[in-house]
Amino acid sequence: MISYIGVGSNQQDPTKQAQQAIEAISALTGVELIKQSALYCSAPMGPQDQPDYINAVVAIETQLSAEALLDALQAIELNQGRVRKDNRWGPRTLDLDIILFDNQEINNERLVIPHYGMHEREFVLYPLFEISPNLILPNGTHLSHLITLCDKNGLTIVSEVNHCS
Ligand code: A4P
Ligand code: MG
Repeated sequence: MISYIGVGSNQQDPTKQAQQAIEAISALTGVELIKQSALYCSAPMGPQDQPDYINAVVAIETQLSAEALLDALQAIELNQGRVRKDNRWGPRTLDLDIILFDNQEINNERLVIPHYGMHEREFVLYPLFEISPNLILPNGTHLSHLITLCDKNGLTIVSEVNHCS
């Protein structure tokens, strides 16, 4: 099964957090890393009194179920110092979201896939488009169409000359 995972961090050296998370994902049993996007710098969605985020999307091939994959991703979040708080959309050392899983639509107590926020999040759509420009969502929507509807909102690729503030 191909799955796409969104990586986000805005605490404790976000670039390092994102790189470490991608390494941890590729080291999971039953998971093979297929592609990874560049690291992007994005303005915070939600409360504005928090630092910018580093975001990326990776494509994996996996034999795990969606639930087992979520367990493994949550273990990585905890291992990298994630403390779950009640403040929605607040700062975090690491957030790993399953954006897509195979061509499946999943809606249960633990998982909503496709990820509920992907349509309006530039920091998900643009990295996803970078690694999979021809992607079609389970409902038939073309990713390239969603991209035309989503403002970049200042999203930039992180490079040596362009540090994320
Ligand atoms: N859950 C349901 N569906 C999924 C899925 N597809 N992938 C459940 C992963 N988890 C899923 O997640 C809460 C519960 O969601 C999990 O226990 C799982 O069973 P969480 O990670 O504890 O909570 P959260 O991430 O704080 O909540 P939420 O609402 O998912 O936050 P978001 O929507 O991920 O937003 N701004 C920028 N620029 N970049 C960001 O990455 N991220 C957030 C967090 C806010 N602002 C941001 C960014
Ligand atoms: Mg999350």
